[in-house]
Amino acid sequence: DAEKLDYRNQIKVLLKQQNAVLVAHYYTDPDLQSLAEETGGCVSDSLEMARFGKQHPATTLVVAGVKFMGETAKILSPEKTVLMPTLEATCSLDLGCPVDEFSAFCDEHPDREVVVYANTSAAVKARSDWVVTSSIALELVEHLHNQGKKILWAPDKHLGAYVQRETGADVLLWDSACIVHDEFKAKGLQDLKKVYPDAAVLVHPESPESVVNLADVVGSTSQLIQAAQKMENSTFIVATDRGIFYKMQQQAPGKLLIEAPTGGNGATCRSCAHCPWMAMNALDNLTLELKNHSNEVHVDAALIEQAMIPLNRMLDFAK
Ligand code: CIZ
Ligand code: SF4
Repeated sequence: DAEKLDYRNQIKVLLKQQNAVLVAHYYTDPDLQSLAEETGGCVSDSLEMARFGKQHPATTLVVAGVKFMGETAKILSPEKTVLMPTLEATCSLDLGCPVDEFSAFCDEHPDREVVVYANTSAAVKARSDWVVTSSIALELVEHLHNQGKKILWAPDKHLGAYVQRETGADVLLWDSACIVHDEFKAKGLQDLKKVYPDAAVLVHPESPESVVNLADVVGSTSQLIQAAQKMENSTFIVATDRGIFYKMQQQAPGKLLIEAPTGGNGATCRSCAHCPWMAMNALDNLTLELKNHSNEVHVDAALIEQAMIPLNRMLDFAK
């Protein structure tokens, strides 16, 4: 509509004027994802967002996503200005892993390699040996396991347990979960599979084990999009934030994509499988931010120095 078009046009001009580039996560509103595509920005998972922001020549990064993504962008590019449509967009995993408790937990287990998920604060990253995203968690833990290392994993218990089952590594788990993926239900998924017997089931490993066990493919957002693109099936049942359907449908045109159920009765709750914090990013607050710069991301210089080490390790490992 006219209002949206007006915002889009304003944003395009402001990005150019400010030598800024828009980096959007797959779980954000399609309005923002399409705008990032049209303006030469990037739409991706948190690993690629980090890499893109670091490598891009723009002097300002505008991050549509949640707080840890803005912080990661700042840590990897301290010389750039990092803006976000809102600084209120957090993550249940970040909230579930306060640095003081986490540090104490690490201190109790000095024999373990500390591996943290990207969905954490800068301070938690600074206390870690390795940062991983879901796209490289398995490979990295396998690599450490092969060297005889024991792991302390935080914060997502489902992803950690999945990595433990797949690699056989000795993994001590922090107890936290993603409020979106934690809601997928095995019973409802089983019922839906009966309705669509030829559908392939794609599951993000932040989901509970009972749901992961029903998957044809378990993977990060990018890996699930690739699966929808490459597999022969014409129908897919997808257990991850429904923001992903914009990119997945674009990459797999003509295929039928169905939301995995978050209720026990096979019914999908329209607002459940969508992150409330990702949803805080919109055209209006993005426009406002480009005009006012009131949500600039700042990270303490000492933290940047420390958190940069495991983050760069992650990018080097993922090459
Ligand atoms: O659930 C998230 O926030 C994900 C999947 C982040 C990411 O790694 O892209
Ligand atoms: Fe955090 Fe889950 Fe939202 Fe991702 S989808 S930002 S893990 S709460």
